[in-house]
Amino acid sequence: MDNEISTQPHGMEDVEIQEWLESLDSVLESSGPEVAAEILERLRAHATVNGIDLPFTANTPYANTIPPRLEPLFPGDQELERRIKSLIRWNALAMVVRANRVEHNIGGHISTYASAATLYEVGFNHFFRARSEEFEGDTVYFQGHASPGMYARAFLEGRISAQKLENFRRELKPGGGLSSYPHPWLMPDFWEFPTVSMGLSPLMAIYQARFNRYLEDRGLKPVTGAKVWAFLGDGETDEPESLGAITLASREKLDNLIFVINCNLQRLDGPVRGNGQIIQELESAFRGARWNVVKVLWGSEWDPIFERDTEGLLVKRMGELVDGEYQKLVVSSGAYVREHFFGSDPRLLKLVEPMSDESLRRLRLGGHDPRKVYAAYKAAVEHKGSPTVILARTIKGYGLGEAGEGKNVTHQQKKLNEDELREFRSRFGIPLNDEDCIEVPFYRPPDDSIEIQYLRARREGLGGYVPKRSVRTKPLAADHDELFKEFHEGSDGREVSTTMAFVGMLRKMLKDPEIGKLVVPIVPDEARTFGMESLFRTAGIYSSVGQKYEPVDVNTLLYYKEAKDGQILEEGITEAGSMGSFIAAGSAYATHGINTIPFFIYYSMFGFQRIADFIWAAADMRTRGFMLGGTAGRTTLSGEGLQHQDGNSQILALPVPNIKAYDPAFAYEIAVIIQDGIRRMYKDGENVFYYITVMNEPYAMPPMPGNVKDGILRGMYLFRPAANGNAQLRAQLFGSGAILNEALRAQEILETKYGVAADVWSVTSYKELYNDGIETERWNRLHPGEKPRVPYVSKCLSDAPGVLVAASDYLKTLPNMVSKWMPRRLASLGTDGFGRSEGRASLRDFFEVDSRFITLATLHELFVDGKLERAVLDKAIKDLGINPEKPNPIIS
Ligand SMILES: Cc1ncc(C[n+]2csc(CCOP(=O)(O)OP(=O)(O)O)c2C)c(N)n1
Ligand SMILES: [Mg+2]
Repeated sequence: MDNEISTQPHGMEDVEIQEWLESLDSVLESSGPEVAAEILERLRAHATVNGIDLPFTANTPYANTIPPRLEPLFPGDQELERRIKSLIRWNALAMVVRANRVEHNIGGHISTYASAATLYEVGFNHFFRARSEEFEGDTVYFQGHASPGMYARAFLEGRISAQKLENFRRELKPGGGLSSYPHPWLMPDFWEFPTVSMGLSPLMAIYQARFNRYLEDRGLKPVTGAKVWAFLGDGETDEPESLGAITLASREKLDNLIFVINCNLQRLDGPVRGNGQIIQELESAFRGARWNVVKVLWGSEWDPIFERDTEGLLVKRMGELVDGEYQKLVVSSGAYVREHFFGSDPRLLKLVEPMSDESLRRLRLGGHDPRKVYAAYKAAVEHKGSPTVILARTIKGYGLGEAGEGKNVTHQQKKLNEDELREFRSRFGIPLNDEDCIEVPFYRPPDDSIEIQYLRARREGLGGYVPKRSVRTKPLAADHDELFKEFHEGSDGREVSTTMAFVGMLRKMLKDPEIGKLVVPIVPDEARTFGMESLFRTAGIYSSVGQKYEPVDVNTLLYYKEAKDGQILEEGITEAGSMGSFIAAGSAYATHGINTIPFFIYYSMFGFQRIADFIWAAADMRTRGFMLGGTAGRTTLSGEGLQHQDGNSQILALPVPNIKAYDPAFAYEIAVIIQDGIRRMYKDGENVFYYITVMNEPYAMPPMPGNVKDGILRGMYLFRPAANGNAQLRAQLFGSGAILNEALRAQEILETKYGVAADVWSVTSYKELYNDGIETERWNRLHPGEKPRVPYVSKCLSDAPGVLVAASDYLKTLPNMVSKWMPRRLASLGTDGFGRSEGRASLRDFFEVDSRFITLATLHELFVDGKLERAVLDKAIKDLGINPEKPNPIIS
């Protein structure tokens, strides 16, 4: 075990060790901890120089970080706080038990909050400062499964009715209910941060704390000393995202950030590290990442035993046990503890000789001792220069006794029998008699009781209630017509990609008097790919320490400029981290009352495909802003191959209800979408956000035809009608993104070679068309007596003659989704399958989405309709150079 104090080697005498320890004690007493630490450091260096190979350890012993003599006085009324906490415990339990009595298997969690109650209550009574007129407030990420505790507290505070508690997990009941977990989407006045998908909130909290600094360094908000608290489970830390960004927090010296890890040593199925020690493992990870680590392992009852132990035997013994053993010990009898823990050494037994079995059983863990927790929190909020993590030891299902305390099944425990309820009631002193108690009623003392008075006074002292979400920002004023007008005009024949066009817009937005300072460009080490390097100099890359070096390219125009007031968040290679920044910036309208507008641009394949759950969290959180999937389109990105070519993201955006997904072809389409997006989100306050795919294929950007804005936003518009509308053979071609150009080329081939007159539509958003279609269908179903409404797609195509062919750089299912609202059969071309390392032309041939295949699909549809001779089709296949036996991209 890392933290073991090594056993005495080579027969070294106890007395010698004793002398060393005593002399350290005397230095500590006479000169203080700093001098003692200095001596130890010098000793270590001396030992190394003399060839002593000291094993590396980032661990400290299995003991509390803060010794009793450095503990501050507890400022509250401990007994009253205990009573309040007991009431919250009861109501939290009652919510879950009652809900499951009414509706079998409705679920809910008792044991998570039971283990964390003290950790939260010390925070609520003494630390979490609310948002108020005077102070921006602390930010708290509550562990998702502990939600019953937060509801139960809000019930005592008078913020949530008993009716709502009754409807925990039954949100559709009359009068409303409470959502299972923290979901701002469902409870927008209460929850701020969705935390229940484990591992997301630690990372989001880190980027939130960093974004708070960014806002301060850029002068967008005053420096306030507000803290970001994140409460996590110890099992949760196995999610790679949980620890994935911790070095950013220390590198950025985020002393505004505090993690509290509830180390109950258990997760859902069993122990987190039955054969190891999760606390020591986490300590070394965080210390290695240069966090301030505060361990709160043992309660005050242990202090006198430690004091009696002048030989360091107790701490040595504590380091020996694995978590599986600890899990058993903490719920065992005093006699068992004496025999199995202290019994390993007669000297240890002697330490506890004067103690009864009962007092051994009552030895509390640190995370259940408000004094120890208070000391840790105080140390954390006062700590300077690095983030703090508090590793607090607790018991899962604390207080549940036989119903599950410390048991492996405790996570799932939702029902208690009568005896178990009575026992819980008695243990926590809830004033309910034996009969009433088995009904598990909610219990709230009257408003004028000292408990409620105290609880309210504490919250008033801290500025109000937490959690509480409110939108405090003012809507933007301007329309920004001028800003975007230039992009309606086309590129005058100059070939540019939609990515370049977007970057041009971004550059212009950054200079705008109203929104310029609010724009937050975010990029995960891909700015050069998107041609954004010109922004390095003009907008600057945010760095909390400025630029301590002369950049190697300082003599060039576009040098890598880092600055304390830099505007770009250049996140390095972390799409998850970038999404953390996107969420922080896109929710600042609520968290800070600031309308920051994030533009997060990234390699599109590494967005929805890689970090979809963060996007889901962003949606839940009502995040606003623009995500831009760069180098998008399976066949548009040449060379990169199977991993990079994105034909998926427009599909993967479908399940996120409030994201608007667009696949625009031209600069003016992007301009219209962004301008409207800013209006909807930042002027009208809509809870939507945007996903826009942008491509790297250069072509001339046409000027905007008249009257198409509405169509661009709704998902489709007629871009180029057929030259000869009276032709016999007619077709409608639907193209999106860069593939629109293939449809336009097909239009020409069809007209000149086959006499087919085709209209070409730009489909900017199949998702918008789909949503409109299903919405219309639904309305018609529910209102059979009224005049049926017509889906937008049907309206567009009501008079459109001929066969229908769609092509996009995404899966064929995208156009197919809306085909049922089209007047006739649709032929869909798309890019289902793995990509290839190839040039664009070959890729479009391989995936069968180029102008030749669009032409062929059109002719084939006409043939099926009996409008074209088979011979024409056969000849076309030859003339177009199509190999009918080519491999099928879906399975090759
Ligand atoms: C990403 C993710 N995977 C799985 C779950 C399901 N789940 C909910 S709670 C839980 C165990 C939690 O253990 P821990 O983090 O130690 O928290 P505790 O309840 O012990 O405080 C699991 C696996 C989840 N919510 N999120
Ligand atoms: Mg746990």
